[in-house]
Parts: sequence; structure tokens; C-alpha cells
Amino acid sequence: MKPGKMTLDEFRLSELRLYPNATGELSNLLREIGLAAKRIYSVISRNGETGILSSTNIRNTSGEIVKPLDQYANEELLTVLKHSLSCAGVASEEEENILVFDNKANNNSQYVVMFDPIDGSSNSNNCMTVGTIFGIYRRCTKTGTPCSIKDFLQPGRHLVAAGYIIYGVSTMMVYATKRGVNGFTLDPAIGEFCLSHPKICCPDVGRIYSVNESNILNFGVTVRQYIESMQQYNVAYPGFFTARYVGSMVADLHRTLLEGGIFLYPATEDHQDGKLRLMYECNPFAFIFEVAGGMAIDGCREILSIIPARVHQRTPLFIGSRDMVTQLSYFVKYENRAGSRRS
Ligand code: P6P
Repeated sequence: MKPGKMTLDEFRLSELRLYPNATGELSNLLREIGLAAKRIYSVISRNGETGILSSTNIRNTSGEIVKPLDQYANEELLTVLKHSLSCAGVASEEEENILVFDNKANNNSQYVVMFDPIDGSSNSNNCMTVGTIFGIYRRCTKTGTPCSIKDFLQPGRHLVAAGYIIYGVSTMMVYATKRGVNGFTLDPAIGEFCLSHPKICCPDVGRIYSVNESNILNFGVTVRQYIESMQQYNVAYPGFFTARYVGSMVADLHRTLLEGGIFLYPATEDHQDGKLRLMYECNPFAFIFEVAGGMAIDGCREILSIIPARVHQRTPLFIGSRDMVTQLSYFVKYENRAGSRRS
């Protein structure tokens, strides 16, 4: 009988063998996040029984309606991470402030975790794909003491690992370390994430652009020109480019990572600093895409180089195939140069 596919734990053990001095803390964290994800998957897949996809009238720090699924997923991640021996504290989209796990065991942990427990939950009551996004930093404060905000306000380039779980047609956990990006598909028969997408690389170019086009008249002129350049190309070569927009970041970026393309969420009138969160949405994906050979900018800077000032700060995001994001950056740089010549 052919042996089953490598599980997440077996994969982590194979990685640990390469680093005899590793403490195993990072592997513990990934296992705990995987456990929380399996429980979240379980309640989503039994929505008929749990009713978890309905709405509440509570609003979170961002003023967005909190859904029972957001609350459940947040509590689940907080619980497993607090009980793990590898996490000194967390920052969550659903929590106003960082949560410090101030006890002897957790104070000795090397890592802190940032997460968006359920991204795209506004789509969940019509059965659309949602996801969990996480980033893991090595703390910069001394172990043995409680972690602090300094441990969280690190640029994305300092991430040790980042990943997401996509609850879609199948449930997958994709995570990156500096060694590479790997995808694991949940096998409900054995309750394990199994290696299904080893060494994921983002194609240098793609034929899909992903943007909420209802805002296009709100975008900067060069972003509009970049989008129109693809539409014009389609006049000469019908069907070369196409548009896909789920409105759930994890779904749109998972497709972009695997198939190539570009995802754009520019600043708009009602989101002058961009809508997406730097620390627990954009940085984890920027890290994943860079390790996979892709690219992520805020229009002029690399996302991973941004020095954060606040846990919940927002940023514009342009992310995807390296050649496409590079081409967009030339459009934007030209506008800046043209703007400076006019001033
Ligand atoms: P819009 C979902 O609410 C979310 O935070 C991301 O998952 C998604 O990419 C974005 O907002 C969609 O925003 O304004 O296009 O509905």
C-alpha cells in the first residue's frame, strides 16, 4: 500500500532534522495554528447545524460587523496560542490592543503571532471562500519578560514565517519560511493537513488582474492607466487578460500565487491610506509572495520595508507576479516624476 502524503507535522520534523539546534517552537506554533484551523473548518463545514455563518450587531476595531465566525475563530486562535509554550503574545484584527500572555511559560517563548482570524467574513453568509491569515515574528524584547508592543511593530522583512488557511472547495494551509512556500490540503478522513503543493513559486507574469473596478475612477491616474493598458491589449489580442475578483483577499491572493497575475487595492476616497491592514493582512502575503518569487508594494515602497507605527494601520497594496508589479511601479514612478516636473 503506497504510504500516505506527508502530513504537516511530518514535514516540520523533516525540516527540523536540518537544524539540530532548533528548539521546535516554530513547529509547535504551526501545529497549533493548524489545530485551530481544523476546528474552524469543522464549524464552517457544519454551518447547517452550527449557524456559524450568520451575523451579529457588534462592530470590531475597524467598525466592521463582527460575525459569530469571526468571534469563534478569534477565540480559537487565542486559546491554542496561549496554551502553546511557544507564543509570548498576539495581535488580532478582532482585538483593540495586543494580548500579552504574561506567565512564566509564555514569557519564555521566542515568538509573537499576528493574525486576522477570518478574512472576508462579509462573504461568508453566501458561502464564499474565507481565510485565516497569520504572521510570526521572533520577539525583539528579552525572553523571560512579558512581550511588548515593540515585538509587534516590526517591519514585515523581520517575519520568521507567515501563512494563511483558505476555507474553500478544499481547505488548505499555505505557509512560508525563508526556505520556501509549501501548501498542505486538509484530509478530513485523517484530520491532517497533507503536503499537496510543495515549493510553490509565483509565475513571473500572469493574465489575470484582480481589483474592485467600482472604485476605478477613484484610483490614481497611473493605476487607472495600468489597468487600461491591459484592457487595450485585449482589443488587439482578445481574451489575453481577464479579470477575477472574489472580494475575499485570501481567495484572490491564493489564485494569484498559484496562477500568476496582479491584485490591486489602491487608496480610494473612503480609504485614503488603503483598506487592507499592513500587519496581519499585507505583510504576511508580501512575505509569502517574495519567498515565492513575486513582489508586493504600496505603490512606491516594498510592503516588507514599511516601518509600522500602529498595529491596525492600513496600506495600499499591489501584489503578484514580479514582472507585472514591476511594470505597475514604473507607471507610478513616472507619475511621481511627471508630477514633480509640473510642480
Ligand atoms: P472591497 C474583505 O472584507 C476584505 O478585507 C478583503 O478580504 C478583500 O480583499 C477586501 O476587503 C474587499 O474589499 O472594498 O472590494 O469589498
